[in-house]
Amino acid sequence: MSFQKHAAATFNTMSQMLELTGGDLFRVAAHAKASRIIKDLTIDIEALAKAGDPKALVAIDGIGKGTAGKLIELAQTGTIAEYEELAAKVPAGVMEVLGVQGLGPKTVKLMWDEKGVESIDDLKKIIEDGSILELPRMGAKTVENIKDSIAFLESSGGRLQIGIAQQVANRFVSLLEDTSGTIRVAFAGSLRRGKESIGDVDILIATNDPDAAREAFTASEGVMQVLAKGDTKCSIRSAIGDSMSRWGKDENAAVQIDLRIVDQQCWGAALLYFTGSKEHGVRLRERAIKMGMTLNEYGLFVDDGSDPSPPQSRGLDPMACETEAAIYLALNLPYIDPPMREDRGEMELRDHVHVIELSDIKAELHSHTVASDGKMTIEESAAIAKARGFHTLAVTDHSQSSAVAGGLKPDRLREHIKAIREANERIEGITVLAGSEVDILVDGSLDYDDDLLHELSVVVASPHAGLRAKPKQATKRLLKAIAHPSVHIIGHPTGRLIERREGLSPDMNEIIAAAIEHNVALEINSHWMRLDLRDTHVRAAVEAGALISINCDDHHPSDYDNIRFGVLTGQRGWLTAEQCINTWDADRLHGWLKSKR
Ligand code: DGT
Ligand code: CA
Ligand code: CA
Ligand code: ZN
Repeated sequence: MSFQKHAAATFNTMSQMLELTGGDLFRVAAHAKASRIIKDLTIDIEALAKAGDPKALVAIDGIGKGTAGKLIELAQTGTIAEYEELAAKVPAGVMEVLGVQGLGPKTVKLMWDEKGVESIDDLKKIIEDGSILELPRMGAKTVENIKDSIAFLESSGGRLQIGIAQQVANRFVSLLEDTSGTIRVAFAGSLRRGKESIGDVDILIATNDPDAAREAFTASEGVMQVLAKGDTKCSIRSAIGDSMSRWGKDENAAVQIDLRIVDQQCWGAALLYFTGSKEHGVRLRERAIKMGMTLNEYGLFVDDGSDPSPPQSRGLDPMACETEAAIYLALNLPYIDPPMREDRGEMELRDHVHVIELSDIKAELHSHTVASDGKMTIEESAAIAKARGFHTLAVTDHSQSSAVAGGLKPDRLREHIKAIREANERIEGITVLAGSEVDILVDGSLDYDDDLLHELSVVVASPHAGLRAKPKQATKRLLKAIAHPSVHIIGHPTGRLIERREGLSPDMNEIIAAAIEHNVALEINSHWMRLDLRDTHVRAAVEAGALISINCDDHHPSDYDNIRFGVLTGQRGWLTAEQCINTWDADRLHGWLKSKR
């Protein structure tokens, strides 16, 4: 695990352990916040912390003296004394119990204090003998849910990549759209925000026939378990389906789906609430209170807060509730697109940020054909790109060191360049450019000699092997590739695979600065297994002014559809169309590519 990830996890665990031991709530929140900030950093935090200068750390937005000291301690000694003290007080099994979905620190603390629950096995025992029911607010229904959650945790656990969750969600959304009485259906939650991994899928429905919706949802094909079937909320566990098993996911893997039945009149308020993020929602509600209003899933109400009962139950009419836009407007905020709702500074915006959209993409600059490990011919790929309205496709098969991916030896690449240029003469309505996805070798040099690289119209340089290198080495390696005069784009810069491989952790700020200096674009690889650059990196690159390239890295015709996830990741990093070279018109893009020849 990288230092950064480890540090973020450590602070999060400390926050939970503080709460479990009855610690000061202010400190509980402070540690949780530090964890979030550390997780989002784009610098080599390990090097900074190892160097041991607290001033350099405190200079980072959101990091205070206390956090800085602990980061240094962690980097230099491998642990934090306060963490060790807390860990000595909280048995590891109690932390495992906290991992059961639906159990928060308050409940876990009660179970631990009152019933001596110090492990999942202990929890199972008090469920078995029924003594769990002696705890406050614990009914048969809740216990059933806890039981299911334990089974879920033991069988799979973890989060699902967005591409898989999206497929399952689409299936349920169409099913509900076709159910009688349905007025509208939409997915919300992290899926709508375009997060790289999804805890559970959230779907909203407004309907004239709630019973039909409940039945359709809970009895649909693939439903493995019904967790709840209430008036306003149903929860199920659904199989992900064997269509995904080729991605190495167990076909028995399940995903939880929450369906919320909401009023059509307050659709916007419900959508806003259940889209989250939770942190963004908290900030919105704080803002409403400051303005003498109350915001909840039923609407925005003028309400001084003197009556603790919810305003809708007092017969108050909301001043805004039909659309999200109306609520943002009433809160005196610009409309904030769902991918930006992460409490990463969006509340300070005074104007709408017009982020990149799917329809802005006009070129694919990273694609594979049967010449290496792709499934399409040049013609097939060009036809798909053209049908999408693209003006340019770059064919970039693998280079020689990627032997398992059918990488091309120099002679074969020369033939391939010729074949692509000939195909371009034949194919009308789109420009097909001869390129290569060239391996960045472990020492940072490229996989072909300079003359051959200069021959290529598009060079995407990507790391494929040696992905366990230390941050310093990784930074050096990528910097060298960026400085190579023939390189246009750095492909999937860290090489991570979501939920599967961490990849490189270079100092992203140095990488971004070098990319700007050498006029190189950094890729958002749209495949949902990669999404690399990740959202936080994109944000840093956008702020610094670097160029971004969003590509599908197509191997298969259906890979073109992944562009949606790349664009969402761009939006999560506040990327505008202007800064993404795939949106430029043909003249501008071709001119930029040639400027490196
Ligand atoms: P996930 O499922 O872990 O990928 O992330 P989300 O964001 O989809 O979270 P989820 O499914 O727990 O809840 C969906 C949205 O509902 C969430 O983004 C905001 C809202 N929400 C859920 N629980 C709470 C809560 O306890 N407080 C607040 N303020 N909002 C909540
Ligand atoms: Ca969710
Ligand atoms: Ca949920
Ligand atoms: Zn590729």
